[in-house]
Amino acid sequence: MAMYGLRKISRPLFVISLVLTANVLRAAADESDAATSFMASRLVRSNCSAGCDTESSNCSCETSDYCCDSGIFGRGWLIPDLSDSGRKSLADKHAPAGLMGDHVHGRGEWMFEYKYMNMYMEDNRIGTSTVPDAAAFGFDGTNGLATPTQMTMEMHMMHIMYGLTDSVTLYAMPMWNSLTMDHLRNTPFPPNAPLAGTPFTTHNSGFGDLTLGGMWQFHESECDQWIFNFGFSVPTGDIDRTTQVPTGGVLDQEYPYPMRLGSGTFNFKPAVTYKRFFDCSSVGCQFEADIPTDYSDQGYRVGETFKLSAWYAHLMRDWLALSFRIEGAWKDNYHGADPDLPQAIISTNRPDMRGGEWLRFGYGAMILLRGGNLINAEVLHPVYQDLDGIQLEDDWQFFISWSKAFGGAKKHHRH
Ligand SMILES: [Cu+2]
Repeated sequence: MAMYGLRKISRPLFVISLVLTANVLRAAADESDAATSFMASRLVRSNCSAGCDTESSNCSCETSDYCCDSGIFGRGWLIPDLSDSGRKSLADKHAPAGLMGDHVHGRGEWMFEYKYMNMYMEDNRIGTSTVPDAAAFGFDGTNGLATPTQMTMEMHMMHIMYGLTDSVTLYAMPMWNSLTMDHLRNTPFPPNAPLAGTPFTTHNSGFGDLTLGGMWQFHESECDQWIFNFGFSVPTGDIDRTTQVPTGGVLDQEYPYPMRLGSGTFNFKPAVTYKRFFDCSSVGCQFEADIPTDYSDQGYRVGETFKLSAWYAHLMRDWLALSFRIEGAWKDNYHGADPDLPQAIISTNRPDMRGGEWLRFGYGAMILLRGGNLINAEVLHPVYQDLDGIQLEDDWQFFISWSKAFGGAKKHHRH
């Protein structure tokens, strides 16, 4: 399945990502002494905050209480219950907000999360070069009647997780998409001549594809975790809607590929995640794929997507972490074509102008509030992007989520 997609993986983007990931893992191994004492030091810190004048010869406030204490904020309403040892009481218990499938829950535990994503794209790009709107018209036999100029993609995701056992968690993630694209009509514009040279905006919103799956934590120690995500998506997003906006009411046309709400296919979405915890920080890496299993009923299949991320999260306080991430993403072009989308009129109708490679940096903050409410936010921006054909370039992505876990056994397990 999808072996033809592997042809580009050796490209420099992935080499860079792999090298960085390897460095993160090597750094993690170098610090394994610190990591193995993770639980012990958490307990020491709890003792410390209780006074540290009791018996234990292991109690060493001076060395273990240096970076993650409650600090100047004291034990106000913000501060989580520090007596709950383990990673669940620390702000970096989840991966940065732009990632999914990075943690499991204890048996019988539920988690609810609302996550919002906003991705903004402005200006056309040919390969690695940004081009002015005027240069986009007529490029490579497309954009004959109009060119996209910017796009905003919003997703509202409800993420529900349930711990079937301590190592297997099931999840479902229904999502609502809201897609807006601005365009400029070419001069002339034969379908509706008075509109030549004018801008227009199309909008499409509705349920996207439903993602379901199970995660299996196949390794867990005091200081690290490996998690496999068996995910797939169900084609609940509509790919057959039409709009009359571009022609000012003259023609009813189907939305182009990037304005459709789903992939139209069942997709296999496997991922593997590794996380390692230290006293006051954590690192992780994740590889994920999104692979359609068939052609949609509209005659095409979306391109496979592969992503590789590595991140570092630093605990400024027990309840506050800052994260830094690097993400390599590769997306293939579409296969087949929807015959309802004339390819000469606009580049968003071209199945061979969908793929590309991106290298992105991410900066995030995780705030763990009292009661286990976690606020997780991240901004991602590309530092390199190479797009097939002509496409809108990625400017930034923003993620923010609220999550909270309920129920389950009150045992010490890391989230
Ligand atoms: Cu969860």
